[in-house]
Formats: sequence, structure tokens, C-alpha cells
Amino acid sequence: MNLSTSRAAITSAYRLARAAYAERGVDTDAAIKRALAVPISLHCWQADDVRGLETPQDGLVGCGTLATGSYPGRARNGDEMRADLDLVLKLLPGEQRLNLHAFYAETGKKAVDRDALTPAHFSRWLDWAQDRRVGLDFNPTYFAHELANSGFTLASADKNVREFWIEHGRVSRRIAQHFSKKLGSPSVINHWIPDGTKDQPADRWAPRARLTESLDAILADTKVSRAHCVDAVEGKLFGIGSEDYVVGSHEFYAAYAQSRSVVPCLDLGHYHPTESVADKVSALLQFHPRLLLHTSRPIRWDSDHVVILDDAVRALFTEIARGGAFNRVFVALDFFDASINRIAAYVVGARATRQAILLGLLDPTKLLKAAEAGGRGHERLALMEQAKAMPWGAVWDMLCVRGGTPPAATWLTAVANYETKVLSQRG
Ligand code: RNT
Ligand code: ZN
Repeated sequence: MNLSTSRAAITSAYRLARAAYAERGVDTDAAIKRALAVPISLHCWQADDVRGLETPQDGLVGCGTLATGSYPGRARNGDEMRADLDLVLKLLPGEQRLNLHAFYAETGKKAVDRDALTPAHFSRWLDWAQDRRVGLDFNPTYFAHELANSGFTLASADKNVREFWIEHGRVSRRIAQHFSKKLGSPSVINHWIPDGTKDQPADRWAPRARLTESLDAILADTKVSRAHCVDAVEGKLFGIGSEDYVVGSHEFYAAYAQSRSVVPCLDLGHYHPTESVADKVSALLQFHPRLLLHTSRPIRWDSDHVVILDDAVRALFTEIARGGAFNRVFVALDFFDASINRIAAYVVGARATRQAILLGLLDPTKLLKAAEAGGRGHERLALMEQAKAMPWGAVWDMLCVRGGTPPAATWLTAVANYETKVLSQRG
């Protein structure tokens, strides 16, 4: 298999593409520059199938998410995760961040429960991030714990359970603030709470009231500054075991975020299959200053497949580009596939996300809006269709060259070598 793409071929294809886009009023050089500058937060949890680094507890029930597959090479500890992420970073153009979950704390031989975590338990991640010059984002882990087995955490009717998770939320924000201060870049902390019920609850009210109160208690910590710790809240339609009722639904969080000045998080897998997440962007951004986006790929359900350049992802970033809103969104990945090489999963998903960003920036918005304003709906439709046939692949290859990474699919060679040398040696 010869995957090489010569620099001369990329340059001449790019010249033709640049001219074709220029005719439509699109500056490809500016689009490449902007697309490279949008930070994408890489989720650490694809590397180990969302297992975390705590000593496994017996009898844990699921958390509404599920990584399926048994492809060899799963990272088994923090060092292996960081080694894998090092290769991933080399294969990705543009600015990247790392998104950690609290259960990736490294506590040595000592077991430290979630309510007692401190920045020191993440010092190895922080050193790594400092060295690689990547910002760190954070997530409290309100699942995979015996105190989450009932299906309720922050919305639990049991005060002790609630207090444990409130404390977890509070220590997590201190950790995020520490990352921000050390790295000089605000840390986005995303609160996703799995609470809900399999079947119809008699009381949909009380858990929502309790979740509101618990989140308020977490956010009330005056030692944490919003300038360092950017809180986001992620709603969901359903999960495994919470098919009928999720306490933190989309409406709950859209309203909560609005009233508490925190950021709503939209995950592409968390809505009815025919609902357009792209359409929500211009609605929410009328009222919210910022949005957090989890790019994912739901197949028939919230399956968290690896992101590809599908219509949902393209539409999402085209909407953001048309609204000039890249400085108002945080972009993060959220998928986990244990059935394929996990390094390739990262690279495919992160590249597809940045391709969608680039495609959004290459959209001939001015021409489309002019056709629309002139009442020429047929022209708008024809131009939208024509945009799909534009030579954007040549622009993408140039973006890879300018980003100092392998173009096209040439990165597969590095993945194959790493699989032979490193991944295949893991038990
Ligand atoms: C779950 C949410 C959440 C998680 C991660 C692991 O449905 O999407 O973002 O995937 O926190
Ligand atoms: Zn998510």
C-alpha cells in the first residue's frame, strides 16, 4: 500500500483549489489559518475504553455509557495513555487540548475516594500537558462508583449520597482551577450526571429540584474563580438504565445554564435521532455567551461511535462558521470504540472534526445569503449542492502540511508501526 502524497502534488492541487474557492469569494489561506487555531479537546477516555485508573471496585453497575469491542492494545495505566496520546498529537494538525476525567487520578498505592481528590493526584498529567504545551480540561466522574449504583448521584434522595457527590464536584473544580493557573489557559469543566430511571418515575419533580440544589452547592465555592474554571452542564435524552427519565435533560440544563451563567454542553448523541443539533446553535447563542460541543456519532442510539465527516458534524460547524461563532464554542470529542485500533480512532475522529471546521470556513456563505436575500431559493439550493463538489480535499492536505502533520491517510503508517512495536506487546 503506497499512501504517500508528494509535496509538489499537494501544492499544485492546492493552487487550483484556492482559485476555485476565490471565485466564490472564499479565502482558503484564511480558512486554513482559522481552522488550525480552533482548539479541539481530546477526550482521554478513548485510550482505555472509559475504564479509569482507580482500582476496580466489585459490583459496579453501568453508567449509561458502554464501550464495546476487544481490539488488543488498550492502555492500562497513565503512562501508556500518555504514550498513546503523544503519537495522536503528532498525527493531528492544529491546536489540541486534553480532556481528563476525575477517575484518571494517579494516587499511587493509596486508594483515594472521589471526594478527596486534589491537584496533586493529577501532577503527572499536568507535567505532561506543560511539556507538550496543551491546555487541560476536566470532568468530575459522577459514575462507575458504588455510590452511583442506585442510578442517582447529585439528585439522590439520600442526603449522604448527595453530599459525597457535591464534594466530588467541588474538589473537581479546584483541580480544574489549578490546571488553569499552571497552564495559563482556562479549564472547561463539564458536569455530566447520569441520574435517571429505567421506567416511568412517579415523581419527576423532586430529583430535578435536588439536582438544582446540588449543582448550586457545587458552584457556590467562592475559592474557585469562573475566570479559571469554566463550568459546563451536559444534558441527555436517555442512557442504558435511564431510558424513561433523565433528570438532567436538555431543557433542564438549557434553563439551568442560563440562570446560573454556566455553559450548556451539546453532545451530538444526546437528542432524538431526527433532531438537528446544528439548528440549536443559533437559538442557544442568542442567550448564552458560550457553548460546549461534544462531537460524537450516534448509530441508532447514543452509541458513541468514532466521529466521521457525516452530515450532522458538517452541519454543526457550518452553522458556527455562518454565525462567525468559533470564538463562542468549545470543541471537545466524545466517543469510545474498543473494536478498532484506538490511536486510529482518535486520529479519524479528531481529523473529521477539524475537517468539518475547515468545511464550515470554506462555505460560500456570502453567495448563499445573497441568493436568499434576493428571493432566489433555487439558486441558494444549487449553490449549496455545488459547494459539496468543491475541491476541499486539496485544501485539507495543505492544512495538514501547514500544521506539520502527515496529509491524507499517510498517518496510517505511523499507527501500524506503533501497533507492531507497542500496542501488540500489551497483554
Ligand atoms: C455521557 C456523556 C459524557 C461521557 C463522558 C465520559 O453520555 O456524553 O460526556 O461520555 O463524560
Ligand atoms: Zn458527552
